[in-house]
Amino acid sequence: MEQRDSEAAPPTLGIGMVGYAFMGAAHSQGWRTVGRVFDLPLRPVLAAIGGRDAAAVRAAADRHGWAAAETDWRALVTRDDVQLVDVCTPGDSHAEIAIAALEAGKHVLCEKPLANSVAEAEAMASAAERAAARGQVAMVGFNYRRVPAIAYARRLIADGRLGALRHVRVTYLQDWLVDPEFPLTWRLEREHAGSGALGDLGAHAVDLAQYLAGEPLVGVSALTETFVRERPLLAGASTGLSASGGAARGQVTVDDAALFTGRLASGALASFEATRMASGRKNALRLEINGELGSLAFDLERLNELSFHDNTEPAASAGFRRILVTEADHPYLAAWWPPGHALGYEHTFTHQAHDLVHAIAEGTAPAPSFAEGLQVQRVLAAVEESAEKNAVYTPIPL
Ligand code: SOE
Repeated sequence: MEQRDSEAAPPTLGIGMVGYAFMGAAHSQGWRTVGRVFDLPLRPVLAAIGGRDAAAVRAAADRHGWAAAETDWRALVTRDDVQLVDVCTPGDSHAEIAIAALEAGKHVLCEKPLANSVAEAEAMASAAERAAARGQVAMVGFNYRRVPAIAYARRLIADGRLGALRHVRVTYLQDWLVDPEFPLTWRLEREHAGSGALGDLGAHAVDLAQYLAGEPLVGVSALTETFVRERPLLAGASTGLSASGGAARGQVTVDDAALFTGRLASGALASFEATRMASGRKNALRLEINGELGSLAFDLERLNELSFHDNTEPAASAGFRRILVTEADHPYLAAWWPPGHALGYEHTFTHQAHDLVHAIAEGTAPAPSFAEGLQVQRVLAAVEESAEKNAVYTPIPL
């Protein structure tokens, strides 16, 4: 662990979180841990958590360590002890809550995808721009940028170790919809989720491709499919990705899977696959990047490792080598354990909190910003537009 300066306690940063399900729990873990592991310029305090169901939100507050529970998000975002609002609700309420929080003078962290539509994302990005002029920060929760191996891959690419990029390949495979009896949760309803595997998983894939390559996609060509079009209506509550259904059935209004190719600004070619129908694949986010000087490969299910092929080495011994990304020189690692003592999924949320606290304290632009979230939203919209026309190449507006 980092050595703490025992002299002066840093000023506090009151956090108010809206939402308490899977992402609420994951973000809570990040906020609870970050100040105990990293020396921070501001000390996050878990001031209040909000949700509609009073008993459930109280239980979540007790479980995750929040001081207060609110049932009205408007009351939460205007609390005096809250300086940062963390939006962990389904996509249909992101815009309203994030904009209200920014207008109330708060910093904002918003789960991905930024919104359910380009229009909402545009309104959010404009609100963030106005707030930035007042010294506020707004960030999107693309947490996989904070996997140390991914951050290290970005460093290698930015340092030119891969040379000019030729291919960026990202697949994100899950299987929780393989069972046709899995019920119709909010993630399967367009009015709540915006889209299906595309927005939920494809948004991560697009963000990572553009982040790692350091350049935007300029056009896409796509196919999407909804394999199971009717499912049982939800019976009772759904927690995270588990739920049970009743006898009545309803329409699935989002995609189960999205496949698309794209062109990056430099001319490099990209390909993407996002699905919830890949049986046996639980959270398989994989990527490979090929450049003229080398290649990188990563698999989230082995997230402490990065494979690197250095094409400048003699062909006989070059191969792909496995870098164990647990050294103190790797991003985020100095604050954790000795080399080889691996990290996991939850640490991405701790690192996200770390980066956001620094951006707030130092007055720097956060990454990924709401503007970057808007650009990802434009890519998602172009994917849907192309898929409607059966894979017609669709340029992405700047
Ligand atoms: C569900 O598919 C989900 O929880 C996504 O919503 C997250 O963004 C991803 O990190 C894991 O899977």
